[in-house]
Amino acid sequence: MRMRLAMVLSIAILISSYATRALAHGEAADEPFLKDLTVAYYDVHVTPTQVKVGDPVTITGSVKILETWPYTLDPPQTAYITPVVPGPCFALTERLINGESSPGSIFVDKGGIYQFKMVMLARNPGHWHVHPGIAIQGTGTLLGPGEWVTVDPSGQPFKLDVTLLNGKTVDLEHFGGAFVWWWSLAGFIIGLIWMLYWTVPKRTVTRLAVTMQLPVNDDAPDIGLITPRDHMWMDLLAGITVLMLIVGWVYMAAKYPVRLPQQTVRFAPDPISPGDGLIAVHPKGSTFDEKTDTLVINFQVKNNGASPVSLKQYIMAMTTFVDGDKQEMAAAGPSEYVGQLAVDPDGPIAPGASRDITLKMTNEVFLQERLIPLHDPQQLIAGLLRFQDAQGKENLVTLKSVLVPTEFQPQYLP
Ligand SMILES: [Cu+2]
Repeated sequence: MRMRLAMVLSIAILISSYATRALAHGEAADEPFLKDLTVAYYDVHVTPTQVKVGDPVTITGSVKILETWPYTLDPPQTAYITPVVPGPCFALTERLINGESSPGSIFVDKGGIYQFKMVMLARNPGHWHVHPGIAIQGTGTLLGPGEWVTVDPSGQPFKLDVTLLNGKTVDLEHFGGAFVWWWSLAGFIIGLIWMLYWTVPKRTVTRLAVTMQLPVNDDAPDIGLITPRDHMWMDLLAGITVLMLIVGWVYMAAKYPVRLPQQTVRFAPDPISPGDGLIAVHPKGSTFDEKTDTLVINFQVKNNGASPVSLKQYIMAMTTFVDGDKQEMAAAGPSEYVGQLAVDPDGPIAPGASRDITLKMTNEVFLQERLIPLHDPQQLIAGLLRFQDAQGKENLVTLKSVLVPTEFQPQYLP
């Protein structure tokens, strides 16, 4: 027995000493289809990454709800764009979506592009992973790329001053805090007395087999289950509860005579164009090699526009792959989620021309973030092809293709 205990203990110590610092908050947990086929994030920036308590941090970027939204999920209708951080370590003070102030949820559609700007104040000191996220009703929160933000103490407690409609300024960090705490405790104590009364001296719970035999409205006076004295005490507790409600209503009406119901502001943001739609793509299959972390995507493209276009980026879920130099890669988003893109053949596609293109990306992020379906009933990936012409005019084209892991290739490829 002692041997076994010692063994269990030593294994427990071994495991706990091996645990590394949790570096993220579970963004890899979602299935690949839930990341790739739903939304794509691009141009995400979190600045600055080193602040003091009370300083602002701004998250900007764009998210597109893809046309490839899985039919197994509810269609996207109501959504909420939000910073995703570990707990209340920041306080959101402003959110713009497509240029419009958006205090709450918005109405969204498949194919919609949502450019966001969120300003939040650093609240708790620490080293935090900050993501943008879009919470879609019926589906859950889909995460964008994350960036580490370090918040240092500022020597002063956090304050969140807001100006009310009557011109008065209150600090939301502490406003009404003490009253809410004590009032909730008073309600809790009434409940606690009720619970202890019926469980400790009364045996109503410990002798469940007996009490279960009685009809619902039977006080069972012959076995002394519920006595007139019990009725008296319970009436008293109910009376105190009603009294608390009345006191609460009167106090609120007297102390806050000017009130406004909580406001709901919901609207569909102004549409943003993905481009002129004159570039047509047709998928020709993709492969993923687990041993080398390499994703290869084949497709055919036809430029129906009037000017030559070049492929600049491939955007999938929270990652962006860039056909460009270091500077262009830094501009594409947080470095952990940005990789190099090889386009073969590279170079502008002339107006009216068709071309077969192969994209190649080698990056650890595919497996780290679980972006590639390796053993799923539907082996599909989707992402955005970002084309640009000489004038800088952009076209975002969604490409969905079937993915075959290379270890299976010989059996399944024709
Ligand atoms: Cu994270």
